Amino acid sequence: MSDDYGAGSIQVLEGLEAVRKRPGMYLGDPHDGSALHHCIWEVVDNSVDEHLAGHNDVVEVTLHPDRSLSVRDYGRGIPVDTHQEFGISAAEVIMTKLHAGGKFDNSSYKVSGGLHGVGVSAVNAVSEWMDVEIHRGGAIYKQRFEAGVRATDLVKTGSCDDTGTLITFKPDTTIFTNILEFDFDQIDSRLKETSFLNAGLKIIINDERSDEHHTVEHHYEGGISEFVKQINARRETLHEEPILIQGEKEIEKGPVTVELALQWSDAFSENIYCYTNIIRNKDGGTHLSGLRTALTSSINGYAKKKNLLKNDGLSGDDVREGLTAIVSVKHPDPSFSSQTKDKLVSSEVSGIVQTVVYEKLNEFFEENPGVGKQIVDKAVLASKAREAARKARDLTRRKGVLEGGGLPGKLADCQSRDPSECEIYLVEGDSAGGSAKTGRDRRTQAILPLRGKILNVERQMHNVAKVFQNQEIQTMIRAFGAGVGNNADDEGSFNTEKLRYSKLIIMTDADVDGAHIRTLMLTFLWRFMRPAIEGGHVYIAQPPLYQLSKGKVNRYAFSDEERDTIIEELRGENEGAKIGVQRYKGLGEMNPEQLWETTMNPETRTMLKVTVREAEETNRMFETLMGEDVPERRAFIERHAKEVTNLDI
Ligand code: 0RA
Repeated sequence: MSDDYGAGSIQVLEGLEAVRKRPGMYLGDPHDGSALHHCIWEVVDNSVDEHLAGHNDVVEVTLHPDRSLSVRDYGRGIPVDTHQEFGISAAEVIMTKLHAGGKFDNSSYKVSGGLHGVGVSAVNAVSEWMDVEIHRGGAIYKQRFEAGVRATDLVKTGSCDDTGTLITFKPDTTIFTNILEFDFDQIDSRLKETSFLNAGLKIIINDERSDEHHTVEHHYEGGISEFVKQINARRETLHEEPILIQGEKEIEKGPVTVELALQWSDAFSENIYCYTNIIRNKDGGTHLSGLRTALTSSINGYAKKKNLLKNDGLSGDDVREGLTAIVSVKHPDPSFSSQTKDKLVSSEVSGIVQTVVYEKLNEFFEENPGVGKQIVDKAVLASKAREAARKARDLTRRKGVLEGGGLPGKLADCQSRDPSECEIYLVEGDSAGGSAKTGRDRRTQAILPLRGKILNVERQMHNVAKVFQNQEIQTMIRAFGAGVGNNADDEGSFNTEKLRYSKLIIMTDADVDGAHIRTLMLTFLWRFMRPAIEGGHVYIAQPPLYQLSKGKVNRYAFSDEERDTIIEELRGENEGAKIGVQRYKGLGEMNPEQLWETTMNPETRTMLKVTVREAEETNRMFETLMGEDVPERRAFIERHAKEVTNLDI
């Protein structure tokens, strides 16, 4: 590191040190892959800004075998002239100063600095090294940084006849843990989204980590309308072309533009994606509430006018069932509820979206009365199904009360009443349930044995009452004690705060049936108790696959590799003895002590926590895996068959 740092540079170092000390505050969790991938989005955002400014049409992302990643664009190239205030190159300021983008009063760079995340300097701070190569003014410049600190000067290395920026970084393994590999699918789906939102921008992803290089290209001239079509590609839609809505309103700070694409399908889920300045707001906000208000009033108005309503009006949930929509707002100075920009709070946006959508939707219904009727009919059906479901659910609840207190007889409850320390094992089969009851810590662990396969709820979404009549499902609902249903506005809906256990642990056999039962349970939880999954309450127990014994020593292996390693170790200890290998097929083959020791003891067990990265992707996966479309499922299985490593029938 050179020693010519002035006062400004010391500030820089302190800024980057803060990012290294608390990466979570700037980039998300460094242990579960979210910060790791956030680094990519930060770098790519700069290239996208060059596109928005009208100077770049291609972004190329490459995953290298050494775990580094590069982002190349063909924009103007980062400026290289000396920065007035800091006395170093503008490029170095951008690479090392937190939020440097905003410091450039040069209005051309306002988009990124003002509206995007923490900037490329935060990524630099958490990188073992970062190389930047700039093509600008006919020359090539290069500079290297280590842990965010300059390792070389910015030097001119040659000439070129193009412009652009190439940034390569290697995430620092002293900061990131657990997940160190970039996830191609996650990068692909995120950058695909980016290219949909930036009609005309081509994004290329190269995965060069294995000998077989893999490249995909995203380039959509159709923008958000094409995005909606693609999301609904495998669904039966009520109208062929998405409804496209655009509007603009001038506020003091400048123009606010809104752009929406809407399409209804026969799906039961609602999928609305919200964006502000190309950034996803996963918790919605004022644009979403504006859209919702307009949808409810416009569709109810149309239904009344056409005499399509028999009873009460349609609820918001009714009119949004089966809707896929993109709301994209561009705002000169938006406010968010948090640093992560998950929710837009700029209050004026709600009225703008509401007015534009209401007007355009009414117009659309006038011009397309057939589609209007279909949408209303679908909402009326949804409303009836919801009413039937509510009745069935209340009946279940009353029945529980009649049977005394409501806890099901099959439940072996734990002693503690403090949900934060309580967990419930959902166990496949009565015999494994028996072992689990004997082996457990009865103070904090409850056992609920479930008989056979629970109902595939995905195929009953049109007849939800049937779901509530199912014995095993009733038993779970009563044991959890937190209600059922994903509609937060509805009393009796699932509420994590009432959950009697903080961990719901699915424990099934390590075979194909076990996997099926686990999928059925996850389908039920996702469709009817989604906050339990989103709140991180759902886990999957990991029973061992093998017991390895030598004399009095028993060891357990959870994978084939581990089995081989343990066999080697046991061999090494005593050359002579030939080693016993037992393959566990079912939980029932383990006695209570073994089950406790290997799978249930909180001190030693491993469990998988069920998390959801992308609700829409998850919706589609359950539709594919568990729904009615057999050819589609077959195609999915064929696509993924080669990923299956341990199929034991
Ligand atoms: C500051 C000012 C200008 C462009 C950039 C930064 C810039 C940053 C990155 C990061 C990755 N790719 C990038 N491309 C451009 C404007 C330069 C001008 O006015 O010529």
